[in-house]
Amino acid sequence: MELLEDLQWRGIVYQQTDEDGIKETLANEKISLYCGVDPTADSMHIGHLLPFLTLRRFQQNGHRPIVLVGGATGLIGDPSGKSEERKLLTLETVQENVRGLQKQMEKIFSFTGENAAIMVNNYDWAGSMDIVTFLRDIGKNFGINYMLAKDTISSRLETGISFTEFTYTILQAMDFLHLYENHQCRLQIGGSDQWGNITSGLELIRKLNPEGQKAFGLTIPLVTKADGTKFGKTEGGTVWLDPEKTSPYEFYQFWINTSDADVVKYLKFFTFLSKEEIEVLEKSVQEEPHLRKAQKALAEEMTRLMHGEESLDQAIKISAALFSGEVKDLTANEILQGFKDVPSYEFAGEENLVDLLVAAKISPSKRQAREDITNGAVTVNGERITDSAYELNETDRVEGKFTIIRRGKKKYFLIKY
Ligand code: 485
Repeated sequence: MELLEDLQWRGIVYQQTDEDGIKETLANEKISLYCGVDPTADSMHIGHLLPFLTLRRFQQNGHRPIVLVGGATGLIGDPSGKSEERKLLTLETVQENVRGLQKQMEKIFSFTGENAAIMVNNYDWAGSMDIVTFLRDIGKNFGINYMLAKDTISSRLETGISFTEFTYTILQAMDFLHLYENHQCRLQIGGSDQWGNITSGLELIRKLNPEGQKAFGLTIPLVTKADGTKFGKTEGGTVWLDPEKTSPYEFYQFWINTSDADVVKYLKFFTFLSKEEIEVLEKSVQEEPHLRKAQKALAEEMTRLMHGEESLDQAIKISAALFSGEVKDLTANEILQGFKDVPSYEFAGEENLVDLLVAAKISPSKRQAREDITNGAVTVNGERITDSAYELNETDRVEGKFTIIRRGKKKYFLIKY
């Protein structure tokens, strides 16, 4: 399938500045195209994934992706989609965040080969531009009325917008111009909230390069959930790409918990599975939803893509252990991932199981603790203990660090040493 046709089938194309122009260009040329992100945090989250995975689809099709991390724009703050003025970040924070995001981009793109990806930072051209040059060479090309008509600006006129954020769209426009002139970049892609900034760039390119080749913009839809809640959030908060913030197990769990109503859409958006493979999974959602084959495929593809095969295997192992209760073969690292949100207790010398259950507030009283044990409701590292005089020892500590206690069917607790 042609790239554009594939993107359309996947539901990835939201708006295009020139449908025929884009179609013709992509059919006849290999182009350079870009997508940018601002370093507002030291990691991206899954809300950032779709545009960059789309950029990767372009790379797989022979086009050259330019990945922009906004060391300059991150210091200003994009008003798009924000109802309030942003807090300024310090230069040090932004620079640190730039490095974090660049590291993550290295996992998504190939930086070798004929159409190797290019990583750029707009601080390199915008950071040192003097104000007089900015106002004369760039600012002069933007009419105030044109800017006031942008959604992201007009929607803020009532509540207020600083000159700083008002100017943001010009900075992003300057990036597109810079990449157009220096890297032959012909297309910018981004989420649907970036339409105003992308068209600002085209406006600038057109004014300064009236004879130049045509440049284009394409936006990608906002990822929604069928139940109306926000995509990319769990009780644990944002789902980050950084495995230190969201462990591969949590990442895997996020995807596996996708509803039947959303799973096919997400397979199309996020995975590199083919149309044929996705259609087989779609059929499975309709005919044997209890098997959750589509969710498993989605979680596997995404975890492998972002965290690699080994982390995927771990995530599957942890999930299976938690589901069956057979946790005795988990490593300390796996326990840390799987039991992150479970109540924990710092060991304070209670070797007697009854004492420990009470001290860790797993059972409300000694009498109840004894009863829980003799009733067979308590397991230590997955092994049922029914002797109420049981004393814990070294062998009950996984790698000397943890003991997993379960009371009842599902209630897990972690003892930390
Ligand atoms: O030249 C550019 C400079 C900065 C940017 C893009 C091009 C970043 C852009 N202004 C922005 O704010 N992007 C958001 C971000 O950084 O978090 C999000 C968008 C989303 C999607 C994602 O980045 O809100 O729609 O484009 C990749």
